[in-house]
Amino acid sequence: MTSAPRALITGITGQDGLYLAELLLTKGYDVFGLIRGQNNPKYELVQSTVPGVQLLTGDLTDLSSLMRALDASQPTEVYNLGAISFVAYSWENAHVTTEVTAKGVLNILEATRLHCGSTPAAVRFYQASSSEMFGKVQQVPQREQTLLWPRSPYGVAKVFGHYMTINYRESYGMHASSGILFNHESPRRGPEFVTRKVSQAVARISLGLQDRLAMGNLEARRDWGFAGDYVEAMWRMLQQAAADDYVVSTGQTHTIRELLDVAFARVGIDDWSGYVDQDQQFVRPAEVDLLIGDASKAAEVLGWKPTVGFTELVNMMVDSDLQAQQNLAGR
Ligand code: NDP
Ligand code: GDR
Repeated sequence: MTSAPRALITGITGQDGLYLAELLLTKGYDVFGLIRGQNNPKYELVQSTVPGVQLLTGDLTDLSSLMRALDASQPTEVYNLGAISFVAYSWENAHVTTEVTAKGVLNILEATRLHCGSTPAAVRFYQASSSEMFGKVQQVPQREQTLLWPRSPYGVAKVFGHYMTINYRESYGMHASSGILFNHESPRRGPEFVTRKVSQAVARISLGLQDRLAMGNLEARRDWGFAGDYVEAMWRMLQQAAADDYVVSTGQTHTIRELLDVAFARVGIDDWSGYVDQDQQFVRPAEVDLLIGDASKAAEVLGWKPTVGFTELVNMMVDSDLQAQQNLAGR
């Protein structure tokens, strides 16, 4: 009898960490999650959402903590989802973003390499790369070979992690793959990101709990998919005989205005202009204007395709926030 596969997930408290843990538990994995800090407020959230996950303390900026986590979990697969992931924050906190989102990748790659010893491909490695690496896009749609031109400290940090992952694959023969994922959202999305900010505000406006929504650039475009679909692509990458890089996206792009149209329509508001203000504080020093991915390689090699469309995704998020706000109000 072969033993169950074992996965170590960094970023377990984040949106993707929770969906990936759920997926791997249903596939029979022993799942370990890296959690940072001495009293992380999301500890209980992880325990109640994915009770089968075993939590280990560690931090991407601390190499020896990562080595201990690898030692304790003895993983067959490592998913590096941990990062400072909010692009707007990265301009004001460029140094710490570099420490975690860039150098943290080097730390976890190095810990994995040392853990593997003379069998570098024994542990399969996934790096959470990002469409933000395309930044000032040099090609539309963007694919694996599109020139990278990051537009934020976060994007620059992700480019470092992406190339370092490729470098460890080529230098040491590690089974290290990089998923270039476009925006993916869900009811678990952090409230600082635009989709969740809008779904929460729309729910509160429709219940009379809020009357204004302050927004930044309404003309930016994003290729938005559902996080539950995207973690499936991560897993499929690590099931391939050879490691590689893949774009994961829907191939559809929408403006922030369209996001507002769909979200407000869900609660019966057709003209949202009276509720939304533009506020300079949410406008970024540099913008990524036209993200749209070409995921044909992921479709051909991984057999992956998205199952949730834009309207369905936004409706799912608004409905979830309506329920959450009603529960809060009923307390
Ligand atoms: P979240 O922001 O929801 O989660 C980020 C995770 O990283 C959290 O668990 C956070 O822990 C953890 N983390 C932060 N700092 C450290 C650190 N120093 N050491 C260890 N862990 C740390 O991100 P998502 O789940 O949305 O995204 C997952 C990954 O995918 C990220 O790397 C992100 O950059 C990338 N990505 C995301 C996309 C998206 O659209 N969601 C698209 C493309 C890439 P804590 O709770 O303790 O802060
Ligand atoms: P992004 O996500 O920067 O694409 O990074 P975010 O939802 O923060 O922004 C998307 C676009 O919306 C515009 N925008 C606003 N954004 C926020 N947060 N708040 C606002 O009020 C607002 N108004 C307009 C932004 O200017 C931007 O153009 C996400 C993260 O998950 C990254 O970690 C990941 O790598 C990329 O997606 C792919």
